[in-house]
Amino acid sequence: MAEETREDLATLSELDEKRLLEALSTRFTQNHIYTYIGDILIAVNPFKYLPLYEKTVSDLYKCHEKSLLPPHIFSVADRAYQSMLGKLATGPRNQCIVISGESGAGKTESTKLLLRQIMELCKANSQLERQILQVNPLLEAFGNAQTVMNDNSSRFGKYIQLRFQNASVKGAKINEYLLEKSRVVHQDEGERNFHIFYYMLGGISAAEKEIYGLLNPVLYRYINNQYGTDEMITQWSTKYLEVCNAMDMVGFHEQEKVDMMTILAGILSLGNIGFEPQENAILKVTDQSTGWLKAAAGQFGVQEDELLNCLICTMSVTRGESINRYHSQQQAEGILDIFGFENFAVNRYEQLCINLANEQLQYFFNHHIFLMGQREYKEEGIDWETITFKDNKPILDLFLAKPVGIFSLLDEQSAFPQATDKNFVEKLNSSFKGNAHFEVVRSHMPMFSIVHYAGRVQYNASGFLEKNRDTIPANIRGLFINSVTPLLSVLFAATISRTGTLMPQSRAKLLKSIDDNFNSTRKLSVGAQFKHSLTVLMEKMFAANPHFIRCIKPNSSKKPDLLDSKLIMEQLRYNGLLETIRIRRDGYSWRPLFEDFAQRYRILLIKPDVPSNKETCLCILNNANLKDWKCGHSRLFFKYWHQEELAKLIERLEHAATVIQKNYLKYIC
Ligand code: AOV
Ligand code: MG
Repeated sequence: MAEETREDLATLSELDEKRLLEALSTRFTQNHIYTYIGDILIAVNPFKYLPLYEKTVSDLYKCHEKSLLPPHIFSVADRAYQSMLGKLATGPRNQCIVISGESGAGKTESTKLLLRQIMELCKANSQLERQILQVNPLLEAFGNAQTVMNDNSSRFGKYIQLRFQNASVKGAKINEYLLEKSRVVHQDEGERNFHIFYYMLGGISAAEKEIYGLLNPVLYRYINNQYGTDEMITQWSTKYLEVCNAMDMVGFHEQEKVDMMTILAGILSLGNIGFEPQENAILKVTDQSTGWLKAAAGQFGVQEDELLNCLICTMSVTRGESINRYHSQQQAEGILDIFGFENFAVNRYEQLCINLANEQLQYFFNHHIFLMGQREYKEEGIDWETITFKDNKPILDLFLAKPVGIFSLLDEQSAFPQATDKNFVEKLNSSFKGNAHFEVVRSHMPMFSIVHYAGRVQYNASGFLEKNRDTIPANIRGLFINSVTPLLSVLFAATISRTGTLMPQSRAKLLKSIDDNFNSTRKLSVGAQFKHSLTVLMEKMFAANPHFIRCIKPNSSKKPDLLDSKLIMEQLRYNGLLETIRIRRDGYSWRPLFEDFAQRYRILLIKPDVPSNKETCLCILNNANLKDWKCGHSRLFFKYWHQEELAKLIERLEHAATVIQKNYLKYIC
């Protein structure tokens, strides 16, 4: 195959950035968006429909040999599924699929395709399968929004765990991370609020509008005076139906749906309330907006004067979240889709957290591909010329070190009621001056820069302390807990416990557990919670067998058939893809212990009682005529393609055995 149309870049003989870019570009112009680097999949976002995901294709990629079909995301699904069952050489294990790439690169679409194919593979029970697939439109409606980088940008991270029993899916659990709540009240130029507001406004009937107390969309400040064209509104109304169906499917009651829409309408009304100071300096609602106050109180099911009272002390934003719970079984497959690396014109607290998550993922990738791999060569006495890579551990330390890391300093400052965002930045400047990844910014605003693995990002720390504390004042909490709208009451109760498990619990039980929680635990800061959830996530990922999908964004204008070489090259560089190719081409990604290998493959010797030791392994390998493997002190080292070669041999043997059996039966009958 010509060098530039290679399906697996790890087979390129000559390797440099230019060739790598050429190879990907040529494939992209031929609509081949998927390419392998050994066992890693690169996916370049086509920004257009390609006939790649039909039922026929999905069937084709079930239990196939990877090398016989063109690279595809379904192949990763299959590999992860087969590995979980222990059908590939690793033995049955938890699997995790890590999907990374910058904002708009295609992570969320990839996640959906993976989930769909895994459901196909395990022939999931249809009701459960539909439920699992239907959670996605719901999560996207409430958690995604249009940004300058992506029209359907995930404003939260999610970790999806699928639990399996006897090769079929038995449940799913979704953890979400750090919903960008501030988007409800503020959207930057060219950006929108969460989809759900537009879907609702575009989709509900005139009669429903009346019930929920909704007025002309352009009147709402949170819609940012920009509504949509007729074409967009038609799309939104279709989406609204999809969300309603998804709510039914996932198990929302009719009343809960009504409550949900009323609360959303209440949020919109709330956004239109204006204030002005009175002579005694206490704020009052402007005359023009008393109607909005009345509307909001009605929609939230609370007393108007009590709502007003809370509003003039402080403003708040509701927080809605739901997680489905199912019972656990030993084996789980996890899929990780988070927000991609972000560098906007103004970067805030959310971007800092998002970018930390991306640093963590890059570290996981580096650790897995480069560090772990190369350390073992030394330990096992394998000849190896070390491949260097850009280690981002120092950046993680800058964020997470104790007691002097960005997050600990943030928590320290958040604990002082009088501290300001400026104090926080001054603290950063004095602590990290001279750190290669930190840059002091001279500005009248509280700014600082971080040199991330994916480039330099300047942050504006205005609002950092407040967002980190994220306290909902007791009066507001009390007000909404006492709302006559049950869903609202439960949502606010849950903000205390932060259990997130809303639906299945009865309200009384939930409130009791919340009270207990409230009295016994000190609330953690947002940063501390995020840090903790990342740690838990990393622990799970390090314990599983990873599969990597690296998404690449071909251009910044979200256009099909357009390649911006500079943008692609940047991504290839910071993802360390050239080094990845080198390590996959020259390295040994599969390393079973002698014992494990012998146990699994001694069937190839057709002598069942041989011991599971090094000699047996060598005997098997010589018999099988495999090339290019190495033998260490305690384990064997194989190239990524060896697994498939051995699987082929076993299959051939099993086939032969069946034929013999059949003939034997024929003979004795
Ligand atoms: P992201 O998840 O990586 O960004 P998405 O998965 O939302 O990016 O992809 C952005 C857009 O690219 C989608 O809305 C589709 O229009 C298009 N797209 C992506 N993958 C495909 C594909 N395989 N085929 C056709 N179109 C595709 V962010 O969530 O912003 O980090 O926070
Ligand atoms: Mg996304």
